[in-house]
Amino acid sequence: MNENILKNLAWNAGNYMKFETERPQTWCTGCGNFGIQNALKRALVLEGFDQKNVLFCFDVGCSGNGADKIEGYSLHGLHGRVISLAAGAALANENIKVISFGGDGATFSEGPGHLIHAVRSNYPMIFVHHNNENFGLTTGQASSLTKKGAKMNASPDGVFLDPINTMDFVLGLKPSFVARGFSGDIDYLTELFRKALRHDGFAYLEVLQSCPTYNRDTPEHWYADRVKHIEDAKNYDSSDIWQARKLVEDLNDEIYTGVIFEDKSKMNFLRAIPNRKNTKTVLKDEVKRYGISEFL
Ligand SMILES: Cc1ncc(C[n+]2csc(CCOP(=O)(O)OP(=O)(O)O)c2C)c(N)n1
Repeated sequence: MNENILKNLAWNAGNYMKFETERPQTWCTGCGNFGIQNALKRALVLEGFDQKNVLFCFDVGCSGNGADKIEGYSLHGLHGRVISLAAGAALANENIKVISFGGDGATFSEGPGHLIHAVRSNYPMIFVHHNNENFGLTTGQASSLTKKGAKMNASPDGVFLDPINTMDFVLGLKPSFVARGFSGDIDYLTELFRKALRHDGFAYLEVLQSCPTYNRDTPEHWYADRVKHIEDAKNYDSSDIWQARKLVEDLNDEIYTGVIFEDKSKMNFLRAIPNRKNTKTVLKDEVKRYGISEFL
């Protein structure tokens, strides 16, 4: 093989290892979380990120246990609350890229309020929604995204409520970036991560993931048979919110992945926030250190 190709291969392999850890894996065999972290690690390298300029914020759950499977600065928050702590970090330090992760139980059963305000405020951060349609870590209870009729561990006769359509929910909040991927489609998911990393504002990236242990209704091949790429949708315009909302109605037959909606005109929170009257400073310029010993 040509020496340059070999050098390139070695360089790439070394670089892809940048975010790898040697800590043992604890996810089940076939868990979609492997694909998600793989795609993320590749995207970070391809976009030129280093460990020192990224902060990973993890919710609690199987997805949250990704915290010790990626090398870098990471926080592990409370269940359903990761977006609020990640938003604080993103607003406090614009020089780091904040990427947060949460399961469907955390995001749409425990803490949807945090998601609502993060989308509305357009905080400069990424949120990766690991959608395995159940509470995985606590052994397979139904979440508000579990399909109607699915027999779960604490609902043996089948779930009787309809699931929330997450994409439509987020699209209803005037977002600036909404994408959906599939954990078994790693190359495509890598490209979605890259686009999310370049987005200036709140990037919502939902990843449909199989949960081979607890969600038997939607195994890997169930998604593989249904997932399509947005590039194959005829005359699709990702700046048209109504086209986007129509496209995401279907959760069972043709499930489109890709950048579903993007509004490049919406300014991120730190750009949009007006200065206080008669000041030219931005929010973080006003944060200073003060001695408080005289009050103690
Ligand atoms: C406030 C709070 N509520 C509930 C729990 C218990 N709990 C821990 S993990 C978990 C399930 C996580 O499910 P999900 O958020 O969907 O993530 P997954 O494990 O599927 O990735 C629950 C209910 C907790 N730790 N804290």
